Amino acid sequence: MLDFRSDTVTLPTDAMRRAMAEAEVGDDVYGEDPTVNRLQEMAAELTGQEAALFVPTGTMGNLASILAHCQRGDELLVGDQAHIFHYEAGGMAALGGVQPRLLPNLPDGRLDLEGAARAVRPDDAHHPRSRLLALENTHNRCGGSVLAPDYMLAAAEFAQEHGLKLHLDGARIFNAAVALGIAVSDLTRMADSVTFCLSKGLAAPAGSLICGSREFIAKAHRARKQLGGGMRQAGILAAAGIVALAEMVERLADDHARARRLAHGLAEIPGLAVETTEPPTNMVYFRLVDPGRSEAFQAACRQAGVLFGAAGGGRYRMVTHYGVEVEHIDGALRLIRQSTDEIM
Ligand code: TLP
Repeated sequence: MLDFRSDTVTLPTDAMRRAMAEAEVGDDVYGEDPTVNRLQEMAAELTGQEAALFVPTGTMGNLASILAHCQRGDELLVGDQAHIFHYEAGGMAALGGVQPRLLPNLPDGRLDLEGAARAVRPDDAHHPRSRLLALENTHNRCGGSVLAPDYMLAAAEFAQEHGLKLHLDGARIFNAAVALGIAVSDLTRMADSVTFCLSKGLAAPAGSLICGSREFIAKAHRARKQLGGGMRQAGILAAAGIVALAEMVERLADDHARARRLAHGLAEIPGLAVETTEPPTNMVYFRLVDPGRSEAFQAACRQAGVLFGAAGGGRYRMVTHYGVEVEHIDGALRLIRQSTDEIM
């Protein structure tokens, strides 16, 4: 199977497995796992934040951050295409009593800050309290788009001016930094909190980091415990994460180049409409010109051995990642072309 459903399907490298086998561990709920502590120090330094906390998933990272920033009845300003809004099972509402206030995402993943200013509530007992602004970089549903440092700075200034905190869902922040050729901290140090994932393009088996001030991380630590995310000898996982940060960042540029090759190839297949032939990072979104053939198309591709994701509304997503080589891109293109011919 050629699996383009997500970069979450990546398997750990041999170096990760060796590091996991040899990891020095302790009870992380007591703060005594030396490998987790080392990973957290690395994460804080890379993001330009004071401290960091290892959590099992990006979803828990975002939720623990929201719980640490917000009280029940608070409002979170968030894009209408955000992962936090679409794909995290309503955790902020279910577990935090936090209400999302949706702002339209621009096609490149930004939020219009003037529009956001109009959405900030006045201090009035009728209203929820506007507390937090959340951004996403890279932006998954906006085509893997990249928010640039000047926008991040403007958003941070905006948040400060309006008494909001700024949270960044940076699940794929390393893809953004590699695409821009800059340090991750240039995209993260201005946020009040950042989550990033080790388990996507960086290929670690599991794990994400929350980064922020020491005071914020202390609150997030309590939230992690409430959510059942205290993992004891988690250094086994953190060891793979350290390898991911040390060895797997630069190669993301290959994933981006392969995504462009894939997008160019898909654009040449009659019956398919690619959203852009120059995808900014590792995601390629496309549609069928005839949406009536959707089911047949997906079934034919699966039968031929190519897997990809459906993003709703007739959109498909293919994600390039560690383990997908140029020949796999070309093979997938051949099989998708055959499948499209078959169903037309
Ligand atoms: N995204 C997954 C699916 O949930 C859609 C994927 O395949 O892309 N933030 C962003 C921007 C994400 O894309 C994801 C995962 C998460 C957070 C959540 O991370 P996990 O899966 O570790 O909870």
